[in-house]
Amino acid sequence: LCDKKATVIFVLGGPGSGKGTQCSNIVEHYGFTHLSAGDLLRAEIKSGSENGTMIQNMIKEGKIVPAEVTIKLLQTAILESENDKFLIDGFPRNEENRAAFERVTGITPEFVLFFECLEEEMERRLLSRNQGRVDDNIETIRKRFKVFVESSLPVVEYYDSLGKVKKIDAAKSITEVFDDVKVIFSSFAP
Ligand code: UP5
Ligand code: MG
Repeated sequence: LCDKKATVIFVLGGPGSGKGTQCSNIVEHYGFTHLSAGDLLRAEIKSGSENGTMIQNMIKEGKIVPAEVTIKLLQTAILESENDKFLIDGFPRNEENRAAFERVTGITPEFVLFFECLEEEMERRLLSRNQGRVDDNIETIRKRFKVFVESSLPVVEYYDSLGKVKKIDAAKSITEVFDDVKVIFSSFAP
């Protein structure tokens, strides 16, 4: 279905671990296109799509949107891009996401960049973000943490069993984390 040859890196980590922040840094230095699954879903709500209300309700509850919806958005973004190198941020979030993405697109990731951070630090960051996200309140944050541990960490473990996970200590400062990221991306330097 997706004939395009694409290099894909999955960027995973808990809510507030710094995925979006570091993806922006990587884009600036290494010529990747950043596809945040959460951003694509939020844009879909704004566009007034027929799925908008369902997506909004799931995000508010910290639940994972059905794989077909997210995969369609990612696949369209990949096909419409001129680039062939992508950071897919915040996806796959569960086994269903992972298996369906690989089946539908035929793409397997080069590797998985995994940002590890304690919940108390992630909670602090999310509560002080102030960007008006409907899920940045303490009730939803707790639900997001629970879903992350129960559904998303198993995906990281799956890729780890294939030797594909590059783990980063994401509790350090933004600059220090990027220093560690750079070591991993040095082979993509222009
Ligand atoms: N910050 C970043 N790095 C820092 C550092 N090293 N030190 C101090 N502060 C740091 O960072 C969060 C905040 O922390 C920012 O203010 C930043 O300045 C600061 P950010 O880079 O935004 O972290 P990120 O990991 O991207 O956090 P985000 O909240 O985006 O992660 P989530 O995984 O929770 O959110 P996402 O947008 O991916 O998903 C939201 C929801 O969409 C999900 O809960 C789910 O309901 C739905 N969704 C799906 O259903 N399916 C999908 O495939 C994707 C999403
Ligand atoms: Mg993000």
